[in-house]
Amino acid sequence: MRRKLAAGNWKMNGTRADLAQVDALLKAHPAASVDMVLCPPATLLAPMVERAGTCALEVGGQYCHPNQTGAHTGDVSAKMIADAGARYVITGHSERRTDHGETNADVLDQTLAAWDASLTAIVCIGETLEQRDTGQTLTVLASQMVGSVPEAATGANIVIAYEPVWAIGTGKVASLDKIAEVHDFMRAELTDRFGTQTAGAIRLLYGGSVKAGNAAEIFATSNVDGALVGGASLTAADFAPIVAAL
Ligand code: G2H
Repeated sequence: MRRKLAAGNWKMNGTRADLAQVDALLKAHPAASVDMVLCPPATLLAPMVERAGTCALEVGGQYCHPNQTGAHTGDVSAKMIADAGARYVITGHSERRTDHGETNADVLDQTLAAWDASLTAIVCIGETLEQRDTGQTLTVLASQMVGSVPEAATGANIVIAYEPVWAIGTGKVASLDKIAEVHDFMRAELTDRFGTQTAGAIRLLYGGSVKAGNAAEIFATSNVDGALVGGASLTAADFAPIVAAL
């Protein structure tokens, strides 16, 4: 049985004043029966872990360098994220793939670094609008999964998030039929590669303009085990109802 997961990606938003949202979220969900994760910017990792103070809310990074230490100005390693008390890290978000030219091979190396530091990686994949419109969605997703998901994937060390690039922060959401088609496809691809037991344990999230108003129907869709939420994770008022819909 896969435990449901609501992960919030704060992206480049949040200062210490916003940690009040953690209090409000934990007030709404003091002992959630689902997994709740918030991924703040690196500056807030340690203070958020301290503020959470309970295993009802886990904290995650948004990116990690493939190396654990070294001369990489401005970067953050998985070891540092783990040292801050976080348990998760997002790898391969499309904003990283686009803004920083990260390839599938980079994402694979980052995911291995995450495992090295005992973090669970939330690996993101997704097609662009052009790829969707030219009928390449499943081919692109298959190659991203092969290229970005390492061989030793298990239900404990990886979560895969399907985030159609055209649905991110745009208010556009993939149709429920399309989400079901893609998530069923992802499960089948994982089954081919890792076998039924491992594939059946890996959680698949949907991401892209998830909000309180559409969360319940998305969560009821085939092979959707939760969501990776951006804008609607910034406040407890928006995120708590999404957690409640799981
Ligand atoms: C997709 C998502 C979070 P939003 O990037 O990863 O953001 O919910 O704002 O579309």
